[in-house]
Amino acid sequence: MAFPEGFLWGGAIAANQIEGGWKEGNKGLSVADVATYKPNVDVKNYKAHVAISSEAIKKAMADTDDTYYPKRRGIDFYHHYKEDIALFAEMGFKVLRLSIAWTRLFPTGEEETPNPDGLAFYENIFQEMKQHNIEPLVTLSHYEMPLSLALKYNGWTDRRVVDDFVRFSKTCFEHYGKYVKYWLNFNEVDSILRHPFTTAGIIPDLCGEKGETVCCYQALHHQFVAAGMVSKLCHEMIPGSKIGCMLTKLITYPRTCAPEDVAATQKKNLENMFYSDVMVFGEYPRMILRDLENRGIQIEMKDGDLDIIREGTVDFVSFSYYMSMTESVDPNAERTPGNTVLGVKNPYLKSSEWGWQVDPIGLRISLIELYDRYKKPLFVVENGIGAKDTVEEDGSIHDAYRIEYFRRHFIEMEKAIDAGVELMGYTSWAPIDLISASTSQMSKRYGFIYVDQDDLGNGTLNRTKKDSFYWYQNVIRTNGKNLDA
Ligand code: BGP
Repeated sequence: MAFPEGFLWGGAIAANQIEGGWKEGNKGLSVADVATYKPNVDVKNYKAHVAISSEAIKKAMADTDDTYYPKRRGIDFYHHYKEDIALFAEMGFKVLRLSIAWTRLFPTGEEETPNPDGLAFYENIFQEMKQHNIEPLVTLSHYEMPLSLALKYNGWTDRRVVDDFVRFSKTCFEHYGKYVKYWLNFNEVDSILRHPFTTAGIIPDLCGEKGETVCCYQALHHQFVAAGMVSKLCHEMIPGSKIGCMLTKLITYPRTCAPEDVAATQKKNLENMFYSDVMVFGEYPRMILRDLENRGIQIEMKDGDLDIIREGTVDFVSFSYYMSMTESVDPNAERTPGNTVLGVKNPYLKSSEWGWQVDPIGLRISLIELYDRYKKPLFVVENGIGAKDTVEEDGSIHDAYRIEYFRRHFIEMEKAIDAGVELMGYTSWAPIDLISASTSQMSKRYGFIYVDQDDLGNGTLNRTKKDSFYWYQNVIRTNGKNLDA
């Protein structure tokens, strides 16, 4: 068996991590524009990196410099998009996952009509992709919501943001439906409890006596309702369109076969899939509702909300996969960070420099588990390894470790397809070096293409093909038949 004909090989990017141009084209401030690069904070301490406060936001808004705000500059895709899309086409991309920055179309999120400069920018992007026969897979919300909605309403905790997001989504469908048939609603919808500000514009010191956790579940409910409305709109406005949810797949194994470890692990895995459960099954799982009740967490729901969620389910399930973890009830078990998570170390796996445990077989396990659970087509929309790369004297970049990472993951993906999993495609994170979501580093490189820029924004921004560029080009050319380095 092999990868099916028409398998959508490609790469994934996000506006706030790649575009830059934070003040171009009348764009409004997004939550990403106040994210700071913290050189003195341990890269394994993700909570410190994503921490935010009203005070920090105020300081950032007063700071017009972008040195310590790398997401304001990205890798200047805003001006390099033609060159970058041409490089993706040279690799043979069938699909490119990208996001539309909400604040390019609606600077504060509350405008009634969209910003023409923003509309034009993405029109140009989709035109460029069309010329290269690259299918867009568009994420509507990828950690870049309007800062104004965070400051005014504490983000998604306020019901009014539902209408603002639906207006933004409807505008995207109306203007870009002729180019885009594959859509995703919320990037890593499950990450709201891990970093509420980037995911939902929630500012901890605005949560009052309700507290952050209750605000997160209230905001999450509003996102479920908005997702239901947007699914319906997408199908009505773009015949034949497919819209998916997007989950951080955080597969967790029991550290030992002790039943206590197994039970604790089961709880973590069920919690992780709760978010996609709601968007696929169209209802809150009974056990989640009971857990919320037991914890005294009250979600305010309007009449009709559960009907909207039930009628607005998704067509496919997409997910990011980087690493796996284990779980143990032993408080002294050694822990290691993962993708904005802290898990118990797996002694059978190696870790990246950022502590993420590399587990290709975990991708196969995740694919089989998700397909068995949802019986819907799947899409791997993020997978890759963040690492430091060295430019040799002759300008070459030998990232054999990255080739090995992908080769081992592709072998496991193929085994899952052989087992009967319906897999639509695969977009690596990220095809080109860009700004890290969690640490705002440039030096945590993911790309097949190197970008000459350091963590403080120094560099020529020149793009250079790494060894992995040519390897991935061959993988795509042979539709996954030739994975040899
Ligand atoms: C996911 C995000 C991506 C990407 C990826 C890598 O959570 O959806 O935007 O950033 O993580 O993580 P990082 O950039 O923190 O290394």
